Amino acid sequence: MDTPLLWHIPLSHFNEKVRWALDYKGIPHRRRVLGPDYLIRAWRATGRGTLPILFMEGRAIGDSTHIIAALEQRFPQPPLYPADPALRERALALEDFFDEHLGPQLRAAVVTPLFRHDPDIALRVLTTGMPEKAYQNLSKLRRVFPAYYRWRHKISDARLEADRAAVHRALDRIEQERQGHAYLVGDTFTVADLSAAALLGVLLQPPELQYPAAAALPPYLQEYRGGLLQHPAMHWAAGIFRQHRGSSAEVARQKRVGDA
Ligand SMILES: N[C@@H](CCC(=O)N[C@@H](CS)C(=O)NCC(=O)O)C(=O)O
Repeated sequence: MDTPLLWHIPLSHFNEKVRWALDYKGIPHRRRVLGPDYLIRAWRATGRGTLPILFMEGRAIGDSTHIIAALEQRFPQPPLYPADPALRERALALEDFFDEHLGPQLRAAVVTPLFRHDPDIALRVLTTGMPEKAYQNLSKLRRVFPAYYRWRHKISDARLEADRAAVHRALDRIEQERQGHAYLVGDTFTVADLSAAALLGVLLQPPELQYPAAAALPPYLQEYRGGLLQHPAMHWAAGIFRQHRGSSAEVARQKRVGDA
């Protein structure tokens, strides 16, 4: 089998879900950051304009949940899905809940005020883990890019409080589901824990994160982050990173003759 290839956005929490699954299962893989033409390339590959995309065994798989499902089937050990059907159903329902009700809202909660008050920091943060050129290119588009990004991700100033309330509800849900136990479903680490922690990683910024944010957050976001860090679910997520994030299984790209 060819080495699986991940097209990803280093900062992105949905991409972190997939990197974590690949690393957790110890699957050697390559990673590639796309340029400004990412949208068209992603559409061509999968029919949808989002990353992550995993190329594996001749297939281009889009959406983090589908990618983890494919990895689970092809590389069942160590498992991320519980063996028991009822527990599996619960773990998948939680993954779906976090994908829909935590990931987009957390992105909006951070990026909305950054674009409003500090667009340059926003560009620095969004190009985390990318070559300096990516930041420079986006800087040239600073007049139009924020509007494009808001449109792409359905972000608006008017929705900020609603998005932040949704993030808080998701944190509360983690604690309700956990009921003081170490894991969300059963007594082992599953896709539910991975999804919740990965999606919180961008705000948590734990030491295990492979692509820490490229710029310090301004005081108003530090304050927001500081408030959330008090929530027991954030403590729990930090522990999940510590115990289960592990190290990268990325393999370096072989340079070929003629490569830059
Ligand atoms: N539900 C999707 C969400 C993926 C997603 O929203 N990806 C964002 C990065 S966080 C993206 O590709 N944004 C670029 C765009 O939509 O133009 C998944 O789980 O993969």
